[in-house]
Amino acid sequence: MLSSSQEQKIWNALNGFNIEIPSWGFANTGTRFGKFVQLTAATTIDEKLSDAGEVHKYTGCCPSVAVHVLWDFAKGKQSVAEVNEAAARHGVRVGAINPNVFQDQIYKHGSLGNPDPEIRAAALGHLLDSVEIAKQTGSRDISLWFGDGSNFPGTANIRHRKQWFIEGLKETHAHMTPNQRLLVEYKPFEPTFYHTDIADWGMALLMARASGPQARVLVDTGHHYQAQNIEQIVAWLLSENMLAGFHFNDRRYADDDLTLGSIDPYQVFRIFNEIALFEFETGKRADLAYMIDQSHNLKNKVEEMIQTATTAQELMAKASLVDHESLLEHQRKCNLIDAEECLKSAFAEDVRPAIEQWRKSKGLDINPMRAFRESGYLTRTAAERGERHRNAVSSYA
Ligand code: AFD
Ligand code: MN
Ligand code: MN
Repeated sequence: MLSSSQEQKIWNALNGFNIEIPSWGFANTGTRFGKFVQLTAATTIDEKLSDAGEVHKYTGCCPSVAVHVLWDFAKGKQSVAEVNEAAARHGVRVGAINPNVFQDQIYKHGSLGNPDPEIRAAALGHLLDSVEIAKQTGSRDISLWFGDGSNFPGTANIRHRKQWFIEGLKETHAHMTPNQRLLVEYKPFEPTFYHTDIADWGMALLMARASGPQARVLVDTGHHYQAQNIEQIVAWLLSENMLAGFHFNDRRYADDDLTLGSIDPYQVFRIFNEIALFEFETGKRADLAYMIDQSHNLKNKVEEMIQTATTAQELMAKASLVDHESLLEHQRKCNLIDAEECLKSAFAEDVRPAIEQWRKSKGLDINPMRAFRESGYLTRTAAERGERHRNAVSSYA
């Protein structure tokens, strides 16, 4: 049973925790082996924002939506006003702006890292357009992920590409307003398999530093090798004031976009613990963007996003219960078991009753998933959207 001071810690933590949801998580996507179409999936940005609005309506912690420039701004900068209006109409706002320099044919050999200066210039043009869109949506973060790399030894000059990236990122950074941030995301492999130009947190840190003072590193939890210690990376970046935030998901083998906490909830708890300990010791709130980056293939898209947001709340609430005074004391004295037990005992606490009471205090249903399911939203969207998806796949049962 939690004490009242523990419940207060949880409420304080929940009051300060929002997690951004990705527009691309609501559309039908798949793997390279195929796509299992969902009749309720969103197609247009308005439908994606409608679905996102449902997640926020029932969880109360997802007020902003990360958007993808090519997929969500059909007319580029001309569509910003209608996207802003649609977001407001659905009770959310536009969050991070994600440029896309990985799918157009010209990017076959890379974008900012392409040996062809005209293709590098085209990629830079898209990044600068994305900065302009961010100004019009009022978004602080321009979130950069590059699929650049190569598949075979000897086919790419790694040092030249590094320099081209630095040039492109510096130019992009120079176009931002003082309150914007450039988020540099890393990924060890995929879509390329021999080398990826920004493959790990060290490369992302150097790229961010070279770009300018408003650039930071974005940690996507699915972008690490097996058994990599992600919370150690988080602690280092916090210590360097270079952590922008997260793309949360879970992984079994690679960048699997599995539901946050479905495979290793203790790892997510340890990440939140490093942040909470940093905040306790420095007395400063870590200014981090918590974002989900999942593109759901099998579970229902809206339901999985609700599940992800409530799981994030639970793991963050557990981390808020760690007794930091005792932990620091035990660390100083190398009381190994006592130090470890500070984490394990907090992780073992059942925080759900306290979270339910918090939801009640906010006028939310204590069970967001049940409330969403009872709303009939999926029945309505299946009726409105199902036919087009059925037509899209003739073999749909
Ligand atoms: C893919 C990439 C990367 C990026 C995301 C959204 O691996 O995580 O952030 O798409 O563009 O998951
Ligand atoms: Mn990501
Ligand atoms: Mn990814």
